[in-house]
Amino acid sequence: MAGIRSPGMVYVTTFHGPSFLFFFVAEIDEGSSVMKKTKLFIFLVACSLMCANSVEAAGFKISLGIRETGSTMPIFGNGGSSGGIEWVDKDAQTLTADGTWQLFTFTPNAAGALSAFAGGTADSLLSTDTGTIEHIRLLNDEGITAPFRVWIDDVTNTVASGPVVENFDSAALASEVMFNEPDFSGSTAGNLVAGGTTAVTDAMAFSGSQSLEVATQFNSNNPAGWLRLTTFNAANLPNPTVIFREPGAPNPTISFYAKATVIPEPASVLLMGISVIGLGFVRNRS
Ligand SMILES: [Ca+2]
Ligand SMILES: [Ca+2]
Repeated sequence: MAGIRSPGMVYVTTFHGPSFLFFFVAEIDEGSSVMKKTKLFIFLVACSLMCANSVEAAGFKISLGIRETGSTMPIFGNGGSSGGIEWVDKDAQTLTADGTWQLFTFTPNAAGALSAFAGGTADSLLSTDTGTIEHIRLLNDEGITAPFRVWIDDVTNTVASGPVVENFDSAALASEVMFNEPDFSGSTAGNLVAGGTTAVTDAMAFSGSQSLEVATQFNSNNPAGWLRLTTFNAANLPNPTVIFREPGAPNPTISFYAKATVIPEPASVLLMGISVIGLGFVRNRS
């Protein structure tokens, strides 16, 4: 029985990554059976997943900025806004924008962890035992220009006496807690589309029922562009005190969970587009 060899071509663009052409050839028996159609459908789904895997790695480098204020407040109390700022593990971890919660942990007193950002005591060395979380740094190293959202939950300072956690579960919905809106900081507002928001939400949570949602967008694909998501005098829980070093005890850590999505999510759009093409292809062949 003669078969039909049908070439096809799909043009795929990933919004922030490379565009490419995807070729496929499917062979269908003229007396096409359900089995043949099923094979073709599986083939198209496999192609879709291969393409989707190639774009799911989109994300941002994520790191922490700490301010050496020498705060005497309890953990997450207002520790003030004077003192140098050091980065911890600058750009060493990746927040993958795949919609999953990911844990990020920073140890300011670990050897080689710090690099200087700004201020008199910014010398890549720990100058005080206590201070504040000054910002979360997001580096747009992949040049993403689509709008994106980041959710943050369970900001934790783990010290010898145990972990202290801010879980956003008792905060007022829509309020800014701990972190300001994304374009608050003059250091990086020029890298962003104006109008981004930071707000407690009950639409997403790692713990309990609430987390903090940040919605923003880089205004260029400059891989050096970054966001300083600062705690500077925030409306609630500003300049949160953390302990960097406890003499005679294991190194304290600062950690949080984060998840991110780029809008529209490239993999979903890609799957939808190829599925539509695939369904049309199957219909034409039958
Ligand atoms: Ca220092
Ligand atoms: Ca929570």
